Amino acid sequence: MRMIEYVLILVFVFPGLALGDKGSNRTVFELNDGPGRWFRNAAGPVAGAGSLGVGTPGVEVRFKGESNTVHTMTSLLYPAGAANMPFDTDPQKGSAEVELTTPGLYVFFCQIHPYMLGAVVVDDPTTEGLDLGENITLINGITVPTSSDLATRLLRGFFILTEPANWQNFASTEPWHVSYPNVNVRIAGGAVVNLPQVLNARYGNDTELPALLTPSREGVGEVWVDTQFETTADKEKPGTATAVDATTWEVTRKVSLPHIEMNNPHNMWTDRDQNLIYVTEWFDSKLTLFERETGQLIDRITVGEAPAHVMTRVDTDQLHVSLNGSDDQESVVELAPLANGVEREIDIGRPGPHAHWMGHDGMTMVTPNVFTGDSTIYDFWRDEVLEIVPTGTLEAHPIATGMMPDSSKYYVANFLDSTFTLIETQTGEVLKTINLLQNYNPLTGEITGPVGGLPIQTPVSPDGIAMVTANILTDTITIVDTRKDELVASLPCDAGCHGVQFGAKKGGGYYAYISSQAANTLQVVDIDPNGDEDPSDAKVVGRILLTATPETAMDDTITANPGMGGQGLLPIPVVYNGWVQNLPQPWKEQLTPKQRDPLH
Ligand SMILES: [Cu+2]
Repeated sequence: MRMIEYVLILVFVFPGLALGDKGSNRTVFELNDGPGRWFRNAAGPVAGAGSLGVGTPGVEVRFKGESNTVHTMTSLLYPAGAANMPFDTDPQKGSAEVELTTPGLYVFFCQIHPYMLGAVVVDDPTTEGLDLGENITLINGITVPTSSDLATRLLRGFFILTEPANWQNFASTEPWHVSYPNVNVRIAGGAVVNLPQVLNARYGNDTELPALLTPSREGVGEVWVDTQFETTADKEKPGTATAVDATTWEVTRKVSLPHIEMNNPHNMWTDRDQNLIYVTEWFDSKLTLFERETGQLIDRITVGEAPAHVMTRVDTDQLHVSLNGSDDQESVVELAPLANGVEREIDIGRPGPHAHWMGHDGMTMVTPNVFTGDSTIYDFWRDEVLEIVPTGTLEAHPIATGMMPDSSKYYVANFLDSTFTLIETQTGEVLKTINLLQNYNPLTGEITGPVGGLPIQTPVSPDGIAMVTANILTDTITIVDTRKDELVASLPCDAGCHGVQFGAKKGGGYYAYISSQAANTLQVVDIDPNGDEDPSDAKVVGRILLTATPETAMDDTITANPGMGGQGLLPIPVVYNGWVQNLPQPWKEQLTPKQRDPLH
């Protein structure tokens, strides 16, 4: 194609991109509380993609803060060897700018909220097709050709996670359709291909969604899910907390709290009596609590920027909240029992922890420190940091932790490295690194065994036999056998696989409950169907729709993304070792003797 035709097509497809006019060779991303287009292109969608920008070499990319909390503006991937890369900022509410001169594909993200994604294609107008470049480099150092399976898998993930229209709606009987910008792109080796054709050939499209499924065995109690992207009529900010009855599998309640503009409810825990729901507002600075049985607001407490996870300490019932957006080392907030006020900020030696875990006796806390690629072991008995343990590269992006029920060892899920670091809790010694991509060929996409990628939540079962992890790159649920510390299975997960938490199965054993942020389901995994304490036969036994029914108690009207955005989960009663022993008698009576004391 001749140059002039190409320019005409480019201007036609991307109005507003006037080539040669330096002043408009600019992409402005408005960083906002979402959902979906968290890096919203201020000029509007490009070929249908709201978080995509296209420019020519020299394009100025500007990030504008329009969120209630802080974010980083960080290069996730970029053309290998590109000028001005890598790029990063401190956590901030303000603006930042970067000039991109090397042609190719750039994806920016927030290190705090890593699914906030914005992409820019810097196109050399003298070549045919939009230039994705020869090779892309991930910020943790992995470099692959743009034609590789890993590159196109990441690109597909970008278009699914950032466009609500691409999310899986299990309330619909329509096949699942993913829309991609209908453009030709120039990839490794100078090949020019049609983007949707390549992605459809590799990953399919218009696929039949798996059927909803009610577990044949009941669970105990109820399961709360932060349906973080569900929007309601009387507030601007997204997010509800959804309760599912684990005996009937009906959605019984949705809590939106419109009068306080509850903003992106992310993760939950409860008090000893299981009466309160504590919920972190991850795109804000609040810990909110409401009454579990009525959904009535009790309090909303300012704790600090981007509070991510909350757990209680079993011996005191105090709360600990991780401040994912903190820029100093006092990054865990301790609150009095029943969230009766902030008591102190704990110095863990690092900023920015995400999903911490508390030991079974209240003496230990472990944190994954997102910004620094390490994990803090905090000793409450001595009230000091015991150890800070590196978990891979500086950009490993440790995001979540899971601990054995006797606190002996714990696992850190490294989001960008797609690994687990296994650490002895008492000494901080690294015992092993488990590679989730060991059975995956990033060039061809060939999969030869259990696989995960971009792991998020990763708890260990209350009986200690299995660690179950949600992987958002591969949309798989991985199972690690904690006796061998090996990956023994991976199960299909719905789109945007994100959260895991364990609840009791009626009559003994445990269900792993799984949430997915780009779907409106709660998956139920039986980690040990035949009761032989070997989790390699773990199985998906339930898929529950998280949309409201006429019987669902609600404090607002759902307007969009019904049941979507699944992130933190909280099965009631809390049956982890240390917590289960403190349950009120009526809850204990619903558990088996082994569930009441899982290590004996
Ligand atoms: Cu963020």
